[in-house]
Amino acid sequence: MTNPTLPPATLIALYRSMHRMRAFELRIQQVFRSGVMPGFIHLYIGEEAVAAGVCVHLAATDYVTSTHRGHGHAIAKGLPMEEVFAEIWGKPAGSNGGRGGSMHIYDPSCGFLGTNGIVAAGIPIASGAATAVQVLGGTQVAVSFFGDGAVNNAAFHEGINLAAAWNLPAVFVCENNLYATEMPFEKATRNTSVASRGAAYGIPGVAVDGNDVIEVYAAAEAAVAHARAGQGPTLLECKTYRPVGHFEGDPGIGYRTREEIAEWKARDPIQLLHARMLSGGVAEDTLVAIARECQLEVEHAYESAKNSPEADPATFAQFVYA
Ligand SMILES: Cc1ncc(C[n+]2csc(CCOP(=O)(O)OP(=O)(O)O)c2C)c(N)n1
Ligand SMILES: [Mg+2]
Repeated sequence: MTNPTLPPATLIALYRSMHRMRAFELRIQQVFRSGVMPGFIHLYIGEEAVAAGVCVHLAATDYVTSTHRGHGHAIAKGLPMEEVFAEIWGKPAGSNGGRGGSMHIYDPSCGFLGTNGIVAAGIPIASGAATAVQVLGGTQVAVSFFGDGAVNNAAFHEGINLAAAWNLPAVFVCENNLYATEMPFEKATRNTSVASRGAAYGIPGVAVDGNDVIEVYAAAEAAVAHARAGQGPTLLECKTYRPVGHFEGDPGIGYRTREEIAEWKARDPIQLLHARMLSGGVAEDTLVAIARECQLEVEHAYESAKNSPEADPATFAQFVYA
């Protein structure tokens, strides 16, 4: 059954958003494996419902801080796909002239305050952006995405405590995929409920199935509205899973079982929404067409990044302070 509270156009927007991220990551994975792309990448495959369900509520003027696993956040926040592709490829056509790569994708014109290689570092950045909004009397919100690996880091406490104490317009979104690299979350903490930590800061803490985009959508809608209304931050825990390796090249096995991975793959967020939309009466052709359009968009981004020039070695020292 199609969730009666979500109109078909919204379901289609969410479906398209997840497909854009998935098609992008699969293409990046392929290009990276071919050896032509420099750097180091962490793929967002399997976690797309989180970025889709949250970012659909945000305008370009709202802020997002991201993680090392941030290609999906950048795309869902509205960065041009070809600029993200080129950035990861180290090409001057990238959002940061190719100087940043996968973990330094940044575009303030889209309110995107960066993917980030430092675990938990995006949390206080979001609190800082939310402080600016409050001081300037704006109506924007700042959203921080971070993993379960971030929640035992000091920056989590400092950033969320400050946002709560100052009643800042922020939403803290934990993508709890059960592992930080090879470390199971249950071994990293005695309290495995991230949402319950909201109480420690006097703010709402909400846990949702992070593979169910409709659940994420509803919880994020409430959290964003709460922040915009001047009622302060929310801690939103999205329970999800990383069916691929931690980074591209990690076989992703040894610290978890094949059965566990298979169980989560059977709950793939795109397939879940696909099945729901079909049973809600959406024609399969419509869904197939959306997937094809996303694939074409990614191919265009790939071609544009591939055909764009390499950096001129003479510019090597540009943007270097000393
Ligand atoms: C402050 C800091 N400590 C350690 C690392 C090394 N590191 C990179 S990713 C990662 C795991 C992050 O796990 P999580 O936050 O759960 O995100 P996930 O990879 O599961 O999406 C670690 C420990 C780092 N980048 N920054
Ligand atoms: Mg994790």
